[in-house]
Amino acid sequence: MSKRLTADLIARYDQDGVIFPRRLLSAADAAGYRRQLEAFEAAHGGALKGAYRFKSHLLFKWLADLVRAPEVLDLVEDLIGPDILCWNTNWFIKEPRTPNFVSWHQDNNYWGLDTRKLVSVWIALSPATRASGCMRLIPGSHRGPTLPHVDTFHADNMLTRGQEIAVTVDEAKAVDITLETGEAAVFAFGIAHSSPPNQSDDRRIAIVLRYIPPETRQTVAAWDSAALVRGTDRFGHFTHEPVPTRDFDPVAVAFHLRAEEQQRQVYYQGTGLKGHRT
Ligand SMILES: O=C(O)CCC(=O)C(=O)O
Repeated sequence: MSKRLTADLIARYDQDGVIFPRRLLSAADAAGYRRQLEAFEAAHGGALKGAYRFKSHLLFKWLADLVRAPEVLDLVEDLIGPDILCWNTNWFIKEPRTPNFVSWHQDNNYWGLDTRKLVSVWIALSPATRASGCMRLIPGSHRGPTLPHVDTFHADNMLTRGQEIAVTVDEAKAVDITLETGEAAVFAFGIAHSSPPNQSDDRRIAIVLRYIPPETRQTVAAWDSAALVRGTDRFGHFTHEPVPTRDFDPVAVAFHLRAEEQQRQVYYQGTGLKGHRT
């Protein structure tokens, strides 16, 4: 029996590859998380960059709690079953009136994961509107083939390698994923998505949680890690990550160093790059 989603919503996810909007956080809780992010940024030289944008659930206690929150996991369980690993958490932050954008791409082309079941939970910590550069995606594209991509390394592209679908995307079919602060969009691995620049006066802040079932394998790197956040892992394909007991818990920070470095090799595989571009 499903825990949070109706049969209709699960069928819609299978068909379209996206469910939105879902209220996951109150506006007050979302504002509180934004405050914690921005306090960290103020103390560390400005906007979050580089390694801090990846696997951040190993660094920030509030995020370690959020990836384990029942209201998130119940939803994910309805889509991928009761055994759940959190493989990643990524920040996508666009500063006000900046040219940064995300080109059309499919995540499954780059992460080395042999599953179709990865679920992304994209949570807005500020309004995601057309003006602020909300995500756009093509419903149903997760059911099609993985399309050819080219690496552009465009300076304003927020993706690691500026990767872009190399065939024409029918943008007439795109849906704008507008969300209020604290709302989420849940989307499937393999869905084609993008987002234009932020032309608003506020930051567009998203934290994205990525979940996989434990039978998944990492096919590009010899080692990978994930946090077991619910149920049992009967496969052992991923080293289980420590749970931070506070912000920048030294044990979790040391693990983050290794895990993020390893993940970076997957993201930049074949490019010759070793460090983050952004
Ligand atoms: O936040 C965005 O604009 C893009 C997010 C994205 O590409 C992703 O979550 O995979």
